[in-house]
Order: sequence, then structure tokens, then C-alpha cells
Amino acid sequence: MATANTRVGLIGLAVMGKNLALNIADHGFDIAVFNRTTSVTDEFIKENPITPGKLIGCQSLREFVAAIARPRVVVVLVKAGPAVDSIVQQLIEAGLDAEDIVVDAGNSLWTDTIRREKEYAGKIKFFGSGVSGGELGARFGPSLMPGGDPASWKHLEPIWKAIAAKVDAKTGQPIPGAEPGKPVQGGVPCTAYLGPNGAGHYVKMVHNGIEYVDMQLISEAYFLLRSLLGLKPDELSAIFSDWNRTELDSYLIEITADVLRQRDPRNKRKFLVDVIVDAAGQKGTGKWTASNALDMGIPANSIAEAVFARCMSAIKGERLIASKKLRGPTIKKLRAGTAVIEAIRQALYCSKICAYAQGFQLMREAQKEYNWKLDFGTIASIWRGGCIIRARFLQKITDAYQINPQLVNLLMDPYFRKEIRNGQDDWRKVITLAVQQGIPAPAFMSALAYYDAYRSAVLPANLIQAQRDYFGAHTYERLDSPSGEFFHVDWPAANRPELKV
Ligand code: NBP
Repeated sequence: MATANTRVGLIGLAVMGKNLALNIADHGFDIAVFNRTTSVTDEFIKENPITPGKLIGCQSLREFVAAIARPRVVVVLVKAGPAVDSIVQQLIEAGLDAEDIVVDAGNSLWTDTIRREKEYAGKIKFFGSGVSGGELGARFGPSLMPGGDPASWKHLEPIWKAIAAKVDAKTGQPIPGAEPGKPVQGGVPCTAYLGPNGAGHYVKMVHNGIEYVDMQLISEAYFLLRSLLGLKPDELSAIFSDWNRTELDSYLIEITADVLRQRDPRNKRKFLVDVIVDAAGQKGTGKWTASNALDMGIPANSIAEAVFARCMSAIKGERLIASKKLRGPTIKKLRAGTAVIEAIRQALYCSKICAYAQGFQLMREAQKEYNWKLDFGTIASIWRGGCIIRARFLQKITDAYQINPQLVNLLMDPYFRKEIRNGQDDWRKVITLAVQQGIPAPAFMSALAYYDAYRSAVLPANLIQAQRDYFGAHTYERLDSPSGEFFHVDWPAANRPELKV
């Protein structure tokens, strides 16, 4: 029987769990590990004989629970959904008690986290934490988004702060240099307590919704550059590398430059991107964000558009048939001048600002709905390093919310107002070009529609209200009467002589 010589354990040794366990061990914490398929645990222990903190492989959940000293911190990284409940039930049966903390670090739906916290109260303390950064992030420093009972956070905090990505305190730039067994020293950790129950998982979901738009915008920029200028992938790679030295400096732009210069392993004369099927997959967190925006009545149209763009890409068979039947303009190639490239860069940057504005607007509404007090400056600051959307401009978002924590919309911040003022002529030119030439750019267009609608004192919704009142007696408010006073007209022309023509 194992003896309790550690405070932390981890369950689920797939991509994320293995790497997070090694990261925890790198920081000197002994850690007990368990995986449902026990051969995976054996291999993991065999492959990693020496780590600064000891890895304790367990063959059963009873052995696992016994290996951890109370109060236990058990990090769960199994497939989101019923597997989480199944593991929690089994852990309770194996001996976890009311003082022990189960940290669900998977991509769980925030409402499940709220439900689980209540359901398991008195048996264990259930805590939720988003983890972003993929395999490498988990291994060398992810962005961690914890939410739940503050007393549980106190037990998790030293581990989470140790293993999180670190950024420079002054510049907000990620501190590079982590290696196996040699964690980064110093810097500000990319984690902070975000709020009770589902707050951490909610923020992680919105992070993923923004990630969907970021990726869609980059792919639209790539497609426009390619379609309009006829550039090859390695030439496009050079452009993205250049952009990575501007305000667009970010992990996703950096990996795009890498992806575009990658040759096909089967045929080195080709580029890999050209042999990859143009049908994007999705696991659901973008859809959750978009459908939550619909539920709450928040105009996160670019997030929804990015999800729909993946859906459109996935009906490749239909698109192939339609491409032979449906006519549009023939694309006329432009000369590859720097002006077009810069215009597309500006369009990408302005659209990106709108995507973040939508994500933060959504979180603002959610905090009212769930009675959270989200600190948007802190959220932006813990996304500066470790996560997939890490980007230089997150420092600017951090600054914007630190200057004005009550900021209603990111677009109203003086810095971002100026950036869009500078870039919007180019943004509009690029969208005009896309429309004239018949090149799909749905996220660019939806972001501009968001910007134009948000800055409009008057929208055509007066006509919608009149139509609604006409066919459904839904009533309307008048500009010349106090808000909250509702009117109805007996519309049918038969009853209203002045409507007869
Ligand atoms: P997966 O999401 O692919 O899950 C595989 C793990 O879940 C394996 O350890 C598997 O055990 C275990 N598991 C399953 Br499936 N059903 C189980 C059950 N009923 N009881 C116990 N264990 C069960 O792993 P992942 O990609 O490492 O992701 C883990 C979590 O982190 C997920 O929630 C994911 O959404 C989230 N996440 C993933 C990434 C990423 O880049 N992959 C990034 C951020 C967050 P087995 O070996 O016995 O099948």
C-alpha cells in the first residue's frame, strides 16, 4: 500500500494530463498519477524515471487516494462530459472526503461546474479550472483560469502559480526559456482566481470563442493574400513573420508563419498546407460561446460567424458541386504591392479588436447573470502568456481595463478607438475588394458590421418593431414618449383609411 507523501494527484494521462503532471513534477511537487487504462500509467512512469518531484504511478483509485496526504488536491484531466462525473463518483467511493478538492481542469461546460459544485458539496469540494496552451502549454506553462470556492483556491494556488506561464511584469511579454526539468524563474504567473463556481470554465469558454475568431480571421487574411496576389505559401509565411513584428505579434500569427513554410513530408516540392483538406473540425467550445451569446442576447456575431465558417468549410462535398454551378466574378489578380498587404493587415487587426470586444461584452453580461465579479484587466493579463490567444495586444487590453474597470466596450477605450480610426479605411477597402472579387471573408465582414452597428445611434429596428406590431400586436415604444410606455396601432388597412393607396 502506498503511503501518503504528496498533497497532489492527477487523473487522466492523455495529451494534457501527461504534460501537466510533468510540469507539476518539474516544479518539485511529488505527484500521484492514475489513468483508467493502467498500461498508460506504467508507460508514463517508465518514460519519465527522473523528475525533480517524484511521479507516483497508481494502479487503482484506492491506491491513488491513499498516496495523497489530506487535504488532497486531485486534478482531473479526462474527456469533458460524463467521464468527469464518473471519476468523481469513483473517487468518493475510493475514499476522498469532504476536505478534499477535486479540480476539473478539462474543457467542461461552466453550467456543469456550477451543478457539480452543488451536487458534490459535503462529499468533496469541487473546483473548476480552464487550462489553455495545448500540449506545449501544459508541459512548460499554460494559462490557467480557476474558479470555485476561494478556500479551495488557497490549496491549489501554490501549484497553479508555480506551473503557469510567466510574463514579464513590465512589458507583459511571455518569458521564454522553460526546458524539461528547468522551469522558468521569476515573472508574473498567468493565473488568477476569477470567481466562484463556474467562473473559470466560463472565461475559458470565451477564450476559446475568441480563439475561433482569431483563427478564422488569420485564415481569411491568408486566403485574400493568396487569391488576390497569387503568392506561394512560403511567400505568405514571410508576410506573417513580418506581421509578427507589429501589433499583431501573437502565438497564432507565429505558428501560421511556421505552418505556411512547412513542406509536404510525402513530396518536398509541395507545401503541406496545399494538401490539407479545407474542412475544419470543432470540438464545441466555439459553439457553446456563440449559443450562450444568443441565450443572453449579446451581439457576438463574429464568434458565431467563425463557428458557421467552420460549418461551411465542413460541407466540402456540397461546395464542390456548387462551385461548378454557381457563378460569381472572376478573380483579377492585383500587383503584389505593399499597400494591399498592409491593408489586409489592418483589416485583420481591426477585426481582431472587434472579436475581443465581443468576448469581453459577453463576459460582462455573464457576470450579471451569475452574480460574479469578473476583473477584465486580470482576465486579459492571464491571457498574455501560455494560452493559444496569447498576443502582444493583450497588454493593451489589460491597460484599458486597468485604466477604466467600468469600460462598457473595448471599442470605447481611447487606444483602441485610435487604432480603428487609423485602420478602418484599409479595412473597408479590403472588404470591398473581397465583395467585388467574390472572395469569402465572413469574419472580416461580420466584425465590420459589428463596428458600424455599435457606432450607430439609429438602426432600422424601428421598422422591425412596426412590422412586429402589425402582424403580432407586439407593441412599440415612441421616441417622443418615456421609455417603458408601449403603443399599438390597429394596422390592417381595412380599419385605417389613411393606409389605403
Ligand atoms: P481527452 O479529452 O482525449 O481524454 C482522454 C482521457 O480521458 C484519457 O486519459 C482517458 O482514459 C480518459 N477517460 C475517458 Br475518454 N473516459 C473516461 C472515464 N469514463 N473515466 C476515466 N477516464 C476517462 O484528453 P486530452 O486531450 O488530454 O484533454 C483532457 C481535457 O483537457 C479535456 O477536457 C479537453 O477538452 C481539455 N483540453 C484539451 C486541450 C488539448 O489541446 N488537447 C487543451 C485544453 C483543454 P483512457 O486512457 O483510459 O481512455
